[in-house]
Amino acid sequence: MSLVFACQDVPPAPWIAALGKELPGLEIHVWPDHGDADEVEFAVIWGPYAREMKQFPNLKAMMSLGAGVDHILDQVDRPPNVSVVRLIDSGLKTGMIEYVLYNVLRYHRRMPDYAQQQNKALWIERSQSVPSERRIGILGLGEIGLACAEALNRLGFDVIGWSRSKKEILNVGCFYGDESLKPFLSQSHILICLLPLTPETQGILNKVTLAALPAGSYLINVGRGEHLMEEDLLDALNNGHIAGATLDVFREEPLGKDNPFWHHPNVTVTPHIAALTLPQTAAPTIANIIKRVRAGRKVPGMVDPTLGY
Ligand code: NDP
Ligand code: OXD
Repeated sequence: MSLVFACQDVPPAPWIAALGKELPGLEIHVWPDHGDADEVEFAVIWGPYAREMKQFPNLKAMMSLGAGVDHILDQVDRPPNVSVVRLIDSGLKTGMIEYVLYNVLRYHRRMPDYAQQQNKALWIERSQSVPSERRIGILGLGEIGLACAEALNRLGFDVIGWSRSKKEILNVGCFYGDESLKPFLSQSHILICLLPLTPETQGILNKVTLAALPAGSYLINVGRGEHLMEEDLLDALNNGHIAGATLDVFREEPLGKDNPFWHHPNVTVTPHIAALTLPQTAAPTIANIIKRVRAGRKVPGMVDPTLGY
């Protein structure tokens, strides 16, 4: 049995060490090396490599190095009938919680306003609200959306969330389905996108949905760049309907030097780092997936390609 590690811009050495510790005896090849093609049973993928995996006749699973699997599913000529698995990982969740809490608190406590005041040496005290008066809307109540909702709840925020299927979650106002999107948005003072990228969610942050948010609201996009219609957000920022946006993911990554988001006074740009996948936590997760696939057991994070996540 062997594993191919095909991950763009990811230094492989720490992964080989961490996976080797979890699964001694596992042969690991770093793409484009793959050793004996008949021996390859598993692939860890980040980037446009799924179609290359067709050459492995005994491949059992393509595991994403991240929570998103859009980079695997968008390769329509990937090997058919090979399972696709997304990463459900404690390290990823912790990173996302940190990023989301940090940025919600920044907006809640009006830190971007104070930063702009400091640039002009202005000493002005602004109004402050309590967290329970601030409603946070989370698009996507999956592994990460739910973890963020719980963390925000613990800080006392009023949290609502939107998902595809119906949910009941303690202290979280749950909305589901297309019909409820507008009522959900109309109450979200800070909107966080934690959806997977699928044909249904592509472009979901657009002129119409942004206009449905309350005036003066904020957006945090940590899903995927293709969720956002960039021009529509710029219009909403420039006409003041959206007070600020924190964007970690973009249609074009790395973000082009001439993209207006870089220099917009009300936009914070980060280079897709909301949560990095760390070998310390993710190697045991990947090892667990491999053991379960080999034992024919239920695998956490198994993707339904018809749903796209
Ligand atoms: P999950 O698959 O666990 O959750 C997805 C959630 O989105 C579910 O609640 C699901 O609804 C909901 N959803 C999917 N499609 C729709 C739809 N059409 N309408 C309404 N709701 C929908 O994913 P994770 O929480 O693990 O990850 C979410 C995404 O976060 C990833 O796909 C990735 O794009 C992004 N991400 C970004 C990172 C970064 O560094 N920027 C790091 C990690 C993740 P239901 O519960 O009903 O199925
Ligand atoms: C992920 C990501 O999907 O880092 O995990 O974007």
